[in-house]
Amino acid sequence: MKPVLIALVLAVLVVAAGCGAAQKSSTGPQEVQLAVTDRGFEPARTEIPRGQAFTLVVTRKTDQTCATEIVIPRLSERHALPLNQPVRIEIPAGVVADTLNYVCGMNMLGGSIVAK
Ligand SMILES: [Cu+2]
Repeated sequence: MKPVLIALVLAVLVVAAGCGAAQKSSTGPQEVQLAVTDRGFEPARTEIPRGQAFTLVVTRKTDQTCATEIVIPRLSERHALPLNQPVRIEIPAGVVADTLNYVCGMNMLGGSIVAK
């Protein structure tokens, strides 16, 4: 009888630990990584879960395009993009109802974030 009881207790402990781990991994703030390369913003289209706040992390990796700034028209935000320095832009929950577009400072290159 006793070994069975110990096995049961161990099984409960393992399940509880598993649940805790799953909860932890689902609660981090989400980051959306964008790079500016010779081809423009990459990726040009990113999907995020609808209604979730996230941080846009933009890193310009080339001097060969005009995209030295990123503009988010809906938020009236404009951020300089220093070469090889990640720029973090907080996007509050609910801002991306469907699609959030961003463009370079001259409105030539751009991309979008789509809520799913
Ligand atoms: Cu441009």
